[in-house]
Amino acid sequence: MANLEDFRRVADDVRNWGRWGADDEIGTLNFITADKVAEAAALVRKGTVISLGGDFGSSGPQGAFKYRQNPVHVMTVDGGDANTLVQYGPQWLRNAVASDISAYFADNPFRFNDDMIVMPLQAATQWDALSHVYYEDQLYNGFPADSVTSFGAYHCGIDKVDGTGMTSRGVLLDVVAHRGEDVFCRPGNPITPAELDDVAAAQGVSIGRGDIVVVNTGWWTRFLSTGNGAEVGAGLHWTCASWLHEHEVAAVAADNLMVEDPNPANGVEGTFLPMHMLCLRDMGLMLGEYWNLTDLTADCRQDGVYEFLLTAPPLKVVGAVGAPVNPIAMK
Ligand code: UVW
Repeated sequence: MANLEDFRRVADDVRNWGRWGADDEIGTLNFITADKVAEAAALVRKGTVISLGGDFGSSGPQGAFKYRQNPVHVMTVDGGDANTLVQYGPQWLRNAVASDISAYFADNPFRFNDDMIVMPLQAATQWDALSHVYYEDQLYNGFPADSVTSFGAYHCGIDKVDGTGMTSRGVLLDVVAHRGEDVFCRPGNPITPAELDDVAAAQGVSIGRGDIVVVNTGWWTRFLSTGNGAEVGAGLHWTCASWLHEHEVAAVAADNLMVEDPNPANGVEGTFLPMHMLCLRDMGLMLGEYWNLTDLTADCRQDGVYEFLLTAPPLKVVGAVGAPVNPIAMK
């Protein structure tokens, strides 16, 4: 098993601090240039549009961690209120809450519905912002870790990502098919850099500067049939950080909980989620988790085309360390 010395050697090798200036807060998204977007747009040939977003609701994938729950969705105004709350509600409620609504609803046909959602920003299909994981008191590009306060992330928050910057060439690497698994990559063997190369070669695609790499481990497809969000599958071995660095990838996403392999035995002795530490803090490379790759994978297997225009701008939640996204692949 690797130790912290091995980890530090890799960290020194992949660190991008200062590469795009001392003030940079978006890291490897700098690889996505206007030329790159134009190249990606040319991949739209048959007009197929595929959502890679999961549903946000009570049947979401949370279950692995006690500190994360599935989204709670509640109605704050319901057109039915016109017939119930406004007419029959107690006086205190009419005074406190319903006065606006009764004014809207009285003697006219206008009705409306409002709602709200309470959820961890990490609950379902999402991007990890660069401020999500750090070590030794520093975020990406050397920003102090204590710049993330109870008021939010002053540095490297998700709002620092220009929504347009998450549009590029996407490449699906279908590890499930390459391993000959029927549904998903079971825990045990992490996905290595050599395997990523093998999958790309088998699919006839290359990975280049500014690409967003999307890895199908089959976890989401499995989750859809079992409903068990706590089930563990295989993910990327932590040394894939070097592979992503060498290929100058803009971002990486997967259909599983963490992108990387969660089994500590495949990690670095004395720490947890070493690939997160390297990607988010050292490289400035964002991680997308819980992406629904079921339909995209089926389409790619059917036409043999594994590259596409991908647009996946996170919600610009000010100071947040992650955000939901509904990524769209276009072919
Ligand atoms: C952690 O669980 C810390 O990270 P993530 O949500 O990115 O897997």
